[in-house]
Amino acid sequence: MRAAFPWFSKKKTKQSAEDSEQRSANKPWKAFLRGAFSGVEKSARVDEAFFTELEESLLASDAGLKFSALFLAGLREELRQKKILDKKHAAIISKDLLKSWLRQGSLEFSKTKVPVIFFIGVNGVGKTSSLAKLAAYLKAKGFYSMLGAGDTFRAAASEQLSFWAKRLGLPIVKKPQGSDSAALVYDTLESTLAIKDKKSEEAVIALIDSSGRLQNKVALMEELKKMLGVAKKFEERTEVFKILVVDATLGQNSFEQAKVFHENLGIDGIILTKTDSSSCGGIVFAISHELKLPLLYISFGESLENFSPFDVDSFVEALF
Ligand SMILES: Nc1nc2c(ncn2[C@@H]2O[C@H](COP(=O)(O)OP(=O)(O)OP(=O)(O)O)[C@@H](O)[C@H]2O)c(=O)[nH]1
Ligand SMILES: [Mg+2]
Repeated sequence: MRAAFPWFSKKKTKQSAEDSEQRSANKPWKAFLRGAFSGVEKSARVDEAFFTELEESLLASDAGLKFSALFLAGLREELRQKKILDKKHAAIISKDLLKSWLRQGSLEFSKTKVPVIFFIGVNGVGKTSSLAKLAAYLKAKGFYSMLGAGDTFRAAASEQLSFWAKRLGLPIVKKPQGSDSAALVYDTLESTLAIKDKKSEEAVIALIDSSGRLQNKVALMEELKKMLGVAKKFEERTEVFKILVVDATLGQNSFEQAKVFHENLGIDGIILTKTDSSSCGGIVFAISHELKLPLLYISFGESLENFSPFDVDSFVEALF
């Protein structure tokens, strides 16, 4: 089984799996700002050392120079205006500022059209597993998903998605390795609409995977544009959402990637993954603020249930 499904290679002991689930349930991401705000209980004062430590924490979390500078300038100004001198109140102001910089969003499905969601991103960020997690999440909400194995570049990719389809009891459209991924989109949407015609009362949706692994960025963008072009042929009956999957551990790279994908394809929102294994998720502030992209879902582990709609309040609270 492990040879056939190499992405399950990390076998956990019972104890460590439980520990990790416990951690995920409580704090899916690391409290990277806690250090700077330590001493809050003792009414510690805000001084230059505080700002320096805060800046170091932000940079260490990969929030990026530009965002960190913006945040610190905003915070200094707020504290000055409100004459706040203690860390306890500075923490409250900081949380409000950080929350105002993150855009939380949700997928709003039209009542008349069949939603089609593309999972986009560079290799290894968590596209395929996020697709499975969203299928499971939507299944619990009464949606019936058709899975499209749009990563035709690697043989293991459609195997991986077939595994999830079987586990979730959902249909999948796949093609042999090396097939045209645009043709895969066509077949997936035809099958999805055929199901919709049969089950007219049901909420039917298509979730389409894509490859992150083409030889270069230009080839990848062209491939994705072709896939989206095919989806456009079905626009009378479908509405397309392009979700960018962003790996929280990749720091500044994630920002550059998000920028390129957004410029080329027009991204609708973000799934942030691997927030359980990183203290570097700070880049999400720059992505959300500078690119004005809403955060839709967050993934915080490898199992299906380690996934939920993104919640700005709990995300920011957990940083302190
Ligand atoms: N710890 C942790 N691991 C994750 C998370 N999301 C995905 N992974 C793991 O990251 C690895 C890559 O995930 P995939 O879903 O295969 O990523 P992908 O973007 O489809 O990768 P390619 O198809 O190779 O481009 C797998 O081992 C996943 O189990 C997460 O939120 N937390
Ligand atoms: Mg994949």
